[in-house]
Amino acid sequence: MGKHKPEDIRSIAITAHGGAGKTSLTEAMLFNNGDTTRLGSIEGGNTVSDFTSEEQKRQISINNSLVTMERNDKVLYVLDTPGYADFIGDMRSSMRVADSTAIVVSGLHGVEVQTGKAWEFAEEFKSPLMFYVSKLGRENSDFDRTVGQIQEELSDKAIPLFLCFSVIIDYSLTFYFAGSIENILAHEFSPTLVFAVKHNMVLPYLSLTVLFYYVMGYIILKLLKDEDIYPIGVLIILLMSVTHVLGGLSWLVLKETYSNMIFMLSMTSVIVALSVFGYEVLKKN
Ligand SMILES: Nc1nc2c(ncn2[C@@H]2O[C@H](COP(=O)(O)OP(=O)(O)O)[C@@H](O)[C@H]2O)c(=O)[nH]1
Ligand SMILES: [Mg+2]
Repeated sequence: MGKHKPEDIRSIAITAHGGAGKTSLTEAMLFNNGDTTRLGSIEGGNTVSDFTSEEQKRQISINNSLVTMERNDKVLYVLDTPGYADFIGDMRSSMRVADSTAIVVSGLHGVEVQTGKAWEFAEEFKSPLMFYVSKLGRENSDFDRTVGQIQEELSDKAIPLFLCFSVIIDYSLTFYFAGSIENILAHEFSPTLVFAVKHNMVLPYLSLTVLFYYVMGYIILKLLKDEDIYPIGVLIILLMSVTHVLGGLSWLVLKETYSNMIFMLSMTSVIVALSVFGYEVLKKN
């Protein structure tokens, strides 16, 4: 302590029904952050959180464990809580003090008794909350079914998070390779991006673009799943994603023919998208 400013310190309570995967998630976070050199397992009795002999013997968490992770001068305290009814007081007290909560829901068993408890406590403490669906690699696990259960039994405010990776990659590459605003103004092909840069609206513009792709992706992947146009929608998303990533790379290639090609591809995908959807909507009505 001492070397971090308060705004660089965050804490999160990881809660769930017993066995949903809190300790395994904490272990994976430690490993991915480079704090441990191998991924411990519950079965191996060698996770960082379940360190008492009683926990290792029973293969369940009995006590709260506090795990510290550091990254880019920020520090994150993770409170791995026990999920069994007997230790519910520990779960509640962790959630009371942490800045935020993650509720782990198993993609196999869905919403269980202590999941509901964790949700009630999060409401009581007005804790910012995310759900994490675990065990998706297991047979019979189902992401959509689990999200449906969360929305039905706990909160219809829960929505799945899709990251619009291609757009984020595109703009990261653009700003990284272009190096300066003057460069972007002089050479960027996207008229909307140039407009945003000129009018000092880069951040709102980027947020709106990501939101736009998020909504587009959500509509196609979720709402049109049973419609005839679903495969066309997926194809358009793929085409647009590829175009975005190639577009970002044009700052590395720096060839006018390449940029022209990507620009044509991008226009084509927009025109195809609008006409196919327009046609389908007209046909429906
Ligand atoms: N396949 C798979 N197994 C998992 C996952 N998360 C947890 N498990 C297994 O589920 C069991 C309970 O996990 P644990 O982390 O102790 O759950 P906790 O009680 O919520 O801390 C253990 O056998 C884990 O190996 C996961 O994402 N995938
Ligand atoms: Mg545990």
